[in-house]
Order: sequence, then C-alpha cells, then structure tokens
Amino acid sequence: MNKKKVIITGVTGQTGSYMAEFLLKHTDVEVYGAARRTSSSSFPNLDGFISNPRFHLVSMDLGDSQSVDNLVAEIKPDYFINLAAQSFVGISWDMPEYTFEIDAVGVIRCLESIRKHVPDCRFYNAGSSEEFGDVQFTPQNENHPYRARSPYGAAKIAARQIVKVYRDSYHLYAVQGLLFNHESERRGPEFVTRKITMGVARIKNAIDKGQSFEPIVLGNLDSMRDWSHAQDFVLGIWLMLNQDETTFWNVRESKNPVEQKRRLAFNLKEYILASGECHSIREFVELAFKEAGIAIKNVNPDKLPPSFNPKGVQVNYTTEEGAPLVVSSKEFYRPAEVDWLQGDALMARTLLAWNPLIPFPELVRRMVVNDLRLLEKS
Ligand code: NDP
Ligand code: GDR
Repeated sequence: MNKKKVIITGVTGQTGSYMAEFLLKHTDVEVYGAARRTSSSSFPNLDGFISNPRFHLVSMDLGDSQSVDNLVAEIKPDYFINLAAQSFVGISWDMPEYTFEIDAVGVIRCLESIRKHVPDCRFYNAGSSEEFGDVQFTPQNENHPYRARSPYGAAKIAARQIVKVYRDSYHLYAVQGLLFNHESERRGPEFVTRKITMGVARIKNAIDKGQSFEPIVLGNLDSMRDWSHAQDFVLGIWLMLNQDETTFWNVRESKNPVEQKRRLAFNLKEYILASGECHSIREFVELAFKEAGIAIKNVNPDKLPPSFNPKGVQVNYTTEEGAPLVVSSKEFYRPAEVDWLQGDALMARTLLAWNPLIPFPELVRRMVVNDLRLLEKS
C-alpha cells in the first residue's frame, strides 16, 4: 500500500522541524519538508533527519502561488501542515503588509491548491494565542473573542476566517489550532526566551573567564506568557488532523460519502494547546540565571513602571557586585502589548487525550544547558 504523504511548510523553523521529527519517528508517512531556498541556505534544525529516506526537502515560498500550487499538484499530499509564517510579532508593526501577505494570503494560496488538486487532503494552519489580543478573561478558552493587538495577530485572525470559509464552502478538512507560546533549544534568537538563554550563556562564559560583559537588553519584563516546549505541541497538531469521525454521531449516521464529508467538516474542532501555567518575563530571567549558577540582584523589586535614563534604558538586574545583567530598553517595547496569556486546554485534554509533559522549569533548564553547550563548542 502507498504510504501517506505529508507536506510540512516551515520545516526549517522550530515547530516544523519537531513536527517532521515526530512523524518520522512515530508514523510511517513520507514527509515533504518545504523550505524557501535562499542563496545562503543552511538548515541546522534538519540535521537529525535530513538523510532519513522518508524525508524529502522541497522548495516552496508562501508568497508565490505558483510554487505552492506546483508543490501540491506534484506531491498530492494526504496532509498539509502549514507552519510557515512571518512568525515574529515584534516585527509585524514594521512590515504589516508583508506579514498579512504571508500569514493570511499565503493560507488562501494553500487552500486554493488543495481545493483544486487534492480536496480530500487534511489541512492544518498554525493559529496563535496572539489572536486573543487584549484578553477579556483568564484563562482563555476556545470561546474567547479574537481581539488582535498586532498586525501579526490580525493576519492570523484573517487566516482563521478563511480556513472556516473553505471548510464551510468546500467541506475541506481544514483546521487552525490555537497554540500558546512554545519554545525550545531551536527557538529563533529574536524571541524573548532564547534571547535570554543565549544572553545568560554569554555572560556565564565571560564571568568564568574573568572577562567583562554587556547586559542582556530586553523590553517589557512584565508581560505574562503561557510557555511550553514545542516538542509537546506537535503531537497535539497531529491529533487535530486526525479527529476521529466515528465519534461524531451524525457522520456515522450517513452512508453517503459526500454527505459524510460535509458533516465531518461541520463537526471539526479547533483546539487550544497550552500548559495552563503563566509566568512573567522576569520569572524566566530569574530562573535562567539560577540554572547557570549566577546570583542576581533585582534592582526594581517593586516592579515600578520603567523610568528610562536619557539613553532610553533602565537597569533591572545586576550581579551582587552591581554589574548590570538585564536592562530594559524602549527599543524593544511594542506599540501595543498583549499583557496576559494563559490558556485553558481542557478541550484538548478531554477530547484528544493530549497533555504537555515538559514543565516550565525543565524548559528553561534545557534551553540554558543547550546554549551553554553551544558556546563551549564554538
Ligand atoms: P519559526 O519562525 O521558527 O519558523 C517559521 C518558518 O516559516 C521558517 O521555516 C521560515 O523559513 C518559514 N517561512 C517564513 N516565511 C516563509 C515564506 N514566505 N515561505 C515559506 N516559508 C516561510 O516559527 P515557529 O516554528 O515557532 O512557528 C511555526 C508556526 O506556528 C508559525 O506559523 C507561527 O506563527 C505559529 N505559532 C508559533 C507559536 C510559538 O510559540 N512558536 C505559537 C503560535 C503560533 P526560513 O527559515 O526561510 O525563515
Ligand atoms: P510572542 O513572543 O510575541 O509572545 O510571540 P516573544 O518571545 O517575541 O515575546 C514574548 C513577550 O516578551 C516581551 N519581551 C520581548 N520580546 C522579544 N521578542 N524581545 C525582547 O527583547 C523582549 N523583551 C520583552 C514581549 O513584549 C512579549 O510580551 C510568539 C511567537 O512565536 C508567535 O509566532 C506566536 O504566535 C506567539 O508567541 C504565541
């Protein structure tokens, strides 16, 4: 029997690479990892599986409908997992149009190609807790309204609506999960968690060698995030793509395959994946330094609003001797902040039997240890 084929876009990124690894390890599908090629392509996140005979590296850019269409027409996938995106919220104010083009219009390109070439293909799009924006209640569940605070959040909401339109109109198996922050040793260096752990490793290295060091420069330390490890989330994505139609009584009731498909599309659920725990950036900073064995002093223990010096900077943490370790700079504050994200994944835990396994302190530990090791090697 022919093996099922899965296209994963964004495979060079954090979650895409874990997704590929998960499918290669736990299923027998053929994985087509789609990357956009640039003149300086290097794919460190693929090192562990690039030579696996069931893994195929293919080209695709979400900004180019031809490349999406050619890929879908040629591979005829059974599953299409769209994890490619302009994923950095902070930069979405600087490039709102591009963010919308890739994160929203790009999704239309995928759905159109699926509709034309493989209408039975199951499609997943990467939704985000950022869609909740200025939150109305905590913890947020699947009934929370969408109230974007960033161009990125707005683009993901638009994508969610278009996924629904294709589900309703063409009865595609198309879902957009609602994933809260997930981090890892493969997290991009511009995201706050990795920026902290790379900074901690750099400072630890300097202290060990008796050298001076520059502090880590961050923005708002008081926002709250619900952080998990990306490895835990890829199973949840796969489960969302394999919702068991036999559990839907009205699907079971019909004997007509076209009607079954219509009813399945109607019943599909879009789940929140989250740990349910929430921590401030400060807590992440404090734990990361502790992991590295560096004692730190909080010089703003009352968490007063920032009072920037003429350079636009405020010192937040120092060594016990007073050397600045972490400063906040106006430069990294956002025009509008999402203050408090905390997810309620009860529906995924109950109906998908999904649970995150890696707790917050272990996530921080793994990231710090990894960055210390990387520095040792370099
Ligand atoms: P990353 O930034 O690590 O990966 C993004 C991937 O998208 C990279 O492989 C990147 O390729 C690729 N990409 C960017 N633009 C294009 C394009 N125009 N065409 C094709 N590929 C492109 O993100 P994550 O792995 O963390 O996130 C995966 C998805 O999940 C994204 O959609 C993100 O918005 C969403 N998300 C992430 C969350 C998180 O906490 N990580 C939470 C909720 C949603 P390249 O290497 O060439 O840049
Ligand atoms: P987020 O992640 O915006 O939640 O988006 P990010 O790590 O960028 O920011 C988290 C919080 O930290 C604050 N912050 C800083 N952020 C960055 N990047 N750099 C800093 O120096 C800094 N200082 C403080 C931010 O203001 C924010 O409050 C991530 C991405 O993966 C999205 O793709 C995904 O959809 C959401 O998570 C859920």
